[in-house]
Amino acid sequence: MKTKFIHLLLLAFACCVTVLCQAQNDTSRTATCSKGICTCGNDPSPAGLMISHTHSVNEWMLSYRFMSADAQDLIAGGNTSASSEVLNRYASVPEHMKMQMHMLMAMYGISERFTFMAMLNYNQMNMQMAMQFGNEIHHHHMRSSGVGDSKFYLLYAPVKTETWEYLLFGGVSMPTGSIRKKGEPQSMIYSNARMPYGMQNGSGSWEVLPGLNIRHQKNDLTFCYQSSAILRLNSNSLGYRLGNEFYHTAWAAWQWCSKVSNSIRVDANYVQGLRGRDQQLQTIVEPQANTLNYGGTKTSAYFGLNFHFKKAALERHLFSAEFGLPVFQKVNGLQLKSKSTLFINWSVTI
Ligand SMILES: [Cu+2]
Repeated sequence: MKTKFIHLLLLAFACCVTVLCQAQNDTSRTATCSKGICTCGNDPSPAGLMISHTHSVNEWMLSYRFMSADAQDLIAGGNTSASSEVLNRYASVPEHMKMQMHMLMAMYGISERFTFMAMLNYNQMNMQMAMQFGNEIHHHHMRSSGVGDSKFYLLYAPVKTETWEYLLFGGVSMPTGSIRKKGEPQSMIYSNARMPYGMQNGSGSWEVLPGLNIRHQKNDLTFCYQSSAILRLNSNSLGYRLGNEFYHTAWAAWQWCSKVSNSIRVDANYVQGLRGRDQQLQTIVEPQANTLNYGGTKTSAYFGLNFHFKKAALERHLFSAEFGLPVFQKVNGLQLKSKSTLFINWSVTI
């Protein structure tokens, strides 16, 4: 049954690519590009990748990206942990978390080698918790939303040809996101009290964001490797500092025709533990209030689809989506297990 389903899925996918690609005359992907790897609407970069290219002089790109990440079931280290056992140690346990992010991004080509980029985002977090009352388990929700930290980058491409692009980038993250979000008045825990580190909209710290991107495009195939980091410079005004984060990602994309491309991507990241603590948080309330339950390593695999509109009015628009599943996770202490991540992106080059 499962094999039949996979065959049907592959058949449906092949039909979609055929229909989307048919009746097109333009097979040149670089027809509208001036110099370097094409980024004008035909970019095969996966939707989850924030940085992947530079722009031509005076060229603008505006984009909106939506991310939805789900986490469920507790793990201790790399192993599943039962909620009943955790309730012996904490008053409440997290069961499910949905984090959604709306990101607005602008890129501008200062010169053929330098591109400026700014990114603003709005976060929404919803966490379902379980609490024990006698023999009964009660479920309730914690919510938090607001503007996140704002990021500004300068991208430099020392090598930029039609087949290769070497990209060095550096950014700064301003702590515009709140670290003082309180629970709703009717909330079972954190009622009008500050919520834990993971439910806050920002880090409260200034951050440096270095990275390197190497991209090779050969006919219809694109390969790319990227290494980047979030380095937190200071403890925030509440006396803690989230861990530094390190990312490695590699992807390959195949351009079926000038309209459609697919990508596969592997992403590995390492997040250091949290230092310091917010004095208002009581460690025994729930695992998220305990600073030992932050950081870890995770590897995920993604599948992506990019669609480039060929109608004249939408020629410089790109729509892309990417879906990922974790293949390996090992966390510090006790945390919710990551289940899936979805990215949807729309961009226009002006
Ligand atoms: Cu761009």
